[in-house]
Order: sequence, then structure tokens, then C-alpha cells
Amino acid sequence: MTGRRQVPLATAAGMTAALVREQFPALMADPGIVYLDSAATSQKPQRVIDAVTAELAASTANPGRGAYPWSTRAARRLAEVRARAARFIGADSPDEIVFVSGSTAGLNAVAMSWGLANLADGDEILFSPLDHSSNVYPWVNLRQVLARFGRRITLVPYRLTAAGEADTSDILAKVSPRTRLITAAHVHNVFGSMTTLEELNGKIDSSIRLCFDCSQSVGHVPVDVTKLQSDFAAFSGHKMFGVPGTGVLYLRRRVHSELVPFLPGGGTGIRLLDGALRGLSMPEGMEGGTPNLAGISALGAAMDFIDDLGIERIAAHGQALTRFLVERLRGVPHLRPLPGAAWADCQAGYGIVSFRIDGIRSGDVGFALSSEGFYVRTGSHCLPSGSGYDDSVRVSVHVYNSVQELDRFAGFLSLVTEGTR
Ligand code: ALA
Repeated sequence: MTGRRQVPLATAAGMTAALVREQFPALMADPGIVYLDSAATSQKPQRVIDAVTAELAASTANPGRGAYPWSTRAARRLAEVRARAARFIGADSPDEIVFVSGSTAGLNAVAMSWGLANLADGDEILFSPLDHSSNVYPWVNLRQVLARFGRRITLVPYRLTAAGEADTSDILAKVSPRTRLITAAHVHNVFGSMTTLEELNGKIDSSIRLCFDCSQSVGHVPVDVTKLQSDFAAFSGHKMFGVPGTGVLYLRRRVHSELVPFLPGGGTGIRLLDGALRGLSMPEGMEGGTPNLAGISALGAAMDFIDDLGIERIAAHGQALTRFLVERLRGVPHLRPLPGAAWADCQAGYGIVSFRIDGIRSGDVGFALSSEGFYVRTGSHCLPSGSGYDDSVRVSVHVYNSVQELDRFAGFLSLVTEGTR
């Protein structure tokens, strides 16, 4: 793919993708690649790469474990990024921010800390069976673990609309006096639809906890966990220009007294008294073990990068690209869009569009596309097995993509599908 002529990239919503692209070494090294798989993981800007190097190259020490300057500096750095993350997602306080290895770890922590301690026999969780596995399997696992101890909880599935959003009328119909938690994808990882659950405001008991998987929304659109009224929210660093192995679990202050140790160990402030673990100070109580400081510094740099570009501009760029792609794909032979922006009756668009091609397996489409440098994800995209959406092509864009790239993509896709019957 290298050596292909690089054409100027067009602008969308005032963002010049070409200028942004210059900050991403992997894309600059291989100009023939059109990277359309940011929902799987984003590319990394130079400043994020530099943050990792700087953290490892200078005064490496374990934060909070020593009284010497390198260690106290590391502790300060951790606290700075924590405070930064709190502001970034609209949390009230840094002690609501727990560093985790990613959304999967965060959502499992909610299940194994809050869920184990608070769910009683007969309680219910409302969830979408069409969410990413990491917002389905932790609840199924929780149900299995509780069942071993004689507590039976029920997972109540709710529907999605044709546009891929949570059907809030279905949720409202299914909320019962035993509902303890409602969980949703803020932006869906395959359908690219947004769910805020705002239609539930004032209509459900305030004791019901709300959980959002924000993996595909943070870094793409403004995310404010307080406006979302979420009790739990999780996102991964690597999808928002950071590095794998980092992420944030937001735990609203009102749930802190309901949590039990999740990773008891060093640095948690938990005490062993009379043979029992006592005290859970937040946020350290949920963060046993040495933190991934290089990754956390990179998370800070990624937030700086996003703020410098402007999250409103990033969102407008994502929306413009999504709408362009949806319209352009309408002319592609044999293409059937999955739920999402193609079915939305408004200007919805959050950077993800998925489809099937009649008569061709998605892996074959992906192989043909990659031969021309178009990198997309194919298959089931981590949806739970049996979802019914186990073979599709997903296009996901970010700040470095342009209208022009998507135009070429749709043109080549038409060539691939034209001969299909
Ligand atoms: N969760 C990532 C995706 O949706 C890997 O592709």
C-alpha cells in the first residue's frame, strides 16, 4: 500500500483531516491506508506516544509507595490525570474516577463489587442482549456467581429500535419494583446509535442504578456523566487515542457506600482487622496493585489532544462523515444497512456504520477492501453469540478520516459488490 499517491484530504465540519492526520505517525508512515476501524482501536497521536516514552524514560517509580521525590512525583501525576479525567467527563469529584484496564474490566468491577454486594434474591437487571459482550457477559456471570450461593437474579432484556437505540418505552414497560440496575451502551459499537435514557427521567424510582458503556462515545462526542445521571460509566483509553490497558470506571459518589473491595491488595487503603477486610476508601480501594502510570499519562495526553481539537468539532466531523457515508452507501449494490444512522429519522451520526452485502461473507468483503488499503472490521464485532448480527462489515471513522476517503471507499465497495447476485 505504501507509495500510493496521497491526495489532499477534504474537510468536514471545519476540521482538516489532512492536518490532523499529520499528528499520527502510523498513518503518515503508510499513506495508502484508509483506516476505518477506530471503533476497534484508534490510531495514536505523537503526543500520546511521547507521553508513554517520557513516563518510562524519566524518574520511574511506584506512585504512593515511597517518600522520595520520584515516587511523590508519580503520585502527583496520577492525581493530576485523575482530576483531569473527572473534569473531562463531567464527574463531580476525582474520587469518582477509578483507573482500570479498560471498559471490560470496569463493567466487570461493577458486577463483582456492587452487584455481588447489593443484589438480593429476585432482583432484576435490565439490559440489551445486543450490546457489546462486555456489557452483557459480566451480568450473566454475576447471575451465575450469585446462583452458586442461592441468590437468583433475573436479567430482563429490552429491545432496541430500528435506529439501534434503546427502546425506552420497552424499558419503562419492563421496570418493576425489583429492578435494581439498567445498563446501556451510550454509543453502540456496531449500530453507532446513541442512547441517553433521558426519557426515563422522573419516571423510574431514584434507587434504580444506571450504567453506561461509554467506550464508543468518549473522545467522539461530549460525554457528561452527571447529565446522563449515570451511577456507573466505563470507557477504554485505547479507543480515544490512548494506549491499551488503560481506562476509567466512573463511580458516582452515591454508590460508594454500596461497594465492596474488588481487587483487595496493596495501595488500596483496606485494613485487615480481626481476620476481616475493613474500610474501602475511594478511589484507591478499587485499584489494587501498581497502576499503569505510563498508560495513565498517555490517557492524560489523549484528553489534552481531544481538548485541543475541541470535542464539539470532533463530534461535528464524525456526524458529517457518518451522514456522507450513509448517503453514499445507498447506491452500493446488494448492500443492506444494519440498524443505525441509515434508519434514523434525524441527523444522528456518531462515526459507526455497519452493513451486510447479500451473497458475500463479510470476511471476503473485508479481504477485498484491505487489498485496496481500506481497513474495516468484519464479523460479529464482539456482540454476544446468538445476537443474529454475526456477520457484517463495520466502518468506523475518527478525526483523521475525510469525506474523500469515504467517497473512494464507497466507490471501491461498489466495484466489489457489482458482480454479486
Ligand atoms: N470493542 C471493540 C470493537 O467493538 C474491539 O471492535
